[in-house]
Amino acid sequence: MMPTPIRELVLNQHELKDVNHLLNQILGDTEEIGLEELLSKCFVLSHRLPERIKQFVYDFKTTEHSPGILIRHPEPPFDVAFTPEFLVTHRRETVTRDEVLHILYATLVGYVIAWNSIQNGNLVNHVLPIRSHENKLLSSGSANKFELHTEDAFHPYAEEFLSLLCMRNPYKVSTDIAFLGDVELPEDVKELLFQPQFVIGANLAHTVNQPKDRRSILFGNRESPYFRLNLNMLNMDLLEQSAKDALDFFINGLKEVEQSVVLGAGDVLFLDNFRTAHGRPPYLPAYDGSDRWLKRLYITTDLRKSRDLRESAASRLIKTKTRR
Ligand SMILES: O=C(O)CCC(=O)C(=O)O
Ligand SMILES: [Fe+2]
Repeated sequence: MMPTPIRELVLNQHELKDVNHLLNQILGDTEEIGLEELLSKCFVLSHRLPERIKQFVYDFKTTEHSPGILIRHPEPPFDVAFTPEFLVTHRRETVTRDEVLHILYATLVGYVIAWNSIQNGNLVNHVLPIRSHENKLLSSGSANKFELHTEDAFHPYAEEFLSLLCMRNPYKVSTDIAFLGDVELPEDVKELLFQPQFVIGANLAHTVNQPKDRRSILFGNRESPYFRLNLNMLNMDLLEQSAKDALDFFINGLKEVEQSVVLGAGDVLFLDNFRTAHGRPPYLPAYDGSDRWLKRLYITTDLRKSRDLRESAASRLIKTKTRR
């Protein structure tokens, strides 16, 4: 069976013009605007995006029928600087034109959030190769395959969606995805995966202690479940044989339906983080400013579920316990 494809919407020239016009109105003559201010206005501003984009995103988030969607621009409505060599070391208070656009699109899905335990609590995360991380199991690594995972699976407040805006991808490195809707699970396997027997590890990019609590892999609706999984941090040692077999079966099923999406400059990929795992193959960076560069946003449809870990109702920063 062919995996369920990512649906694509390619903006037409008229829509591209409207998007550029909206960005010009928001940014005026400046290259960056305040993040707080944008967050306070983005919900209303996103209503001014073209109708076809709004309906496309709405169908995706409400039907749960597809692993993700891709919004493509015939030309990116923003300039792209050289790919940085490092991650941002401070908490940024402004956003650039591409980030404004990304946040507006993401707001059609839900609320963008940040975690204090990753990339200095920045709302916009960067996915780019870092020389000193080459052999590490991080999105900034490159020598190893970054295995399938759902984002922030270790945390009970994991976001329902994530998005990746492609700044550049010169050697066409894919983002690999696997959709739960494409995997057939026998009832007994399902039953085991619904039981709280599994430890779900945190990606090494998070400055948290590895969780030890046991949780289920599948959750939600029995017929059409959600899942959380991290194959980068998999430890099956403590599992009973039946749970181990069920998990093995599931992982093989996911690998069988794995598909590649190659992002190009100006593409915005939204993934259903409760139904789709993602990862990336190894690749060879040049470290000369021309490397693959994505920007990532975490998007929740339920901001209130994390209220105990956020300082104010409007704050988008989840303060989880970090390791010392
Ligand atoms: O590099 C990619 O395509 C995906 C990396 C990743 O797992 C992420 O950005 O969360
Ligand atoms: Fe990821």
